[in-house]
Amino acid sequence: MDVKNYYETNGYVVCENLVSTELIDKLVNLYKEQIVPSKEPFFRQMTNKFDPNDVTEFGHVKQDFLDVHNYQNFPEFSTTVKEILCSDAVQNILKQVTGSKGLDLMQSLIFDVSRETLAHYDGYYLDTASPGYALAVWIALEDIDERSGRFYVIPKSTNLNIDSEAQDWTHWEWMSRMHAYYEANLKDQVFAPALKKGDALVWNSKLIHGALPITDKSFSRKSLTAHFIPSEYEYTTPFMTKEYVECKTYNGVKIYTATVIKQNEWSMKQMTH
Ligand SMILES: O=C(O)CCC(=O)C(=O)O
Ligand SMILES: [Fe+2]
Repeated sequence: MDVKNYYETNGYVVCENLVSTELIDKLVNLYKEQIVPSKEPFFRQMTNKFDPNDVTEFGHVKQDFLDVHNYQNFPEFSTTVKEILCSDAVQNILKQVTGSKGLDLMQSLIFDVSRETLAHYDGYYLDTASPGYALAVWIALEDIDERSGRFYVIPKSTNLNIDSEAQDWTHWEWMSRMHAYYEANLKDQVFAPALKKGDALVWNSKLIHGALPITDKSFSRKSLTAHFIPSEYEYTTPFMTKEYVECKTYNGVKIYTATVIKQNEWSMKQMTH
């Protein structure tokens, strides 16, 4: 089966050795030298707020880092993020699975440790206006140990249609319902591959995924994740008031960010009425 067929059938595809270890080492070194020790507040996806790093006793940052491709005060670091996400290797696999001519970079995220992300699908937050054509990539920045709380997907979970009434639910209600459904019906279908440094997993905006619980807090789980919209589509944020603005292109890739403006105004649509 070719990658496009595999992706369409299963909702994801694993790509071993997608990014060179040299490029990853460059990013991780800049992360350790410039970002971890910084006293600057960074924007966090989890809380929708700027907060300084909260470092564990093992030297890992607990919070996520949102839109690392657009850190104005750390140009070398952000350029390296773009070097990876806009590389021909990453762009080509995204083009292959979607059949699109170009993929716009909408959002990027670095995790130092597992956030034990609950089961969800990304299309709730960001998708193509005609849903189901957005996609994301999860890149391992180190060999991911089982004890660190691996990223998982539920293969073939793109058409479950379990939240058709989500319009009537608050974000919190949606999350708890997704979690309950996962616990009752999906948990035994978890696929949490042992990704090595430079390996990647590409998944569709409708695919259910999350992260397993951490069983040993001394393990980091460094990853770079990014979300893309095929250039021929408009984007939509079905349940959020969130506006993406265009930045400079990089290696021919259109780039957006939502963290520069209105960063204090993002809210779940349900909470505004
Ligand atoms: O890395 C994780 O644990 C979750 C990331 C995720 O859900 C995402 O980037 O969409
Ligand atoms: Fe996600």
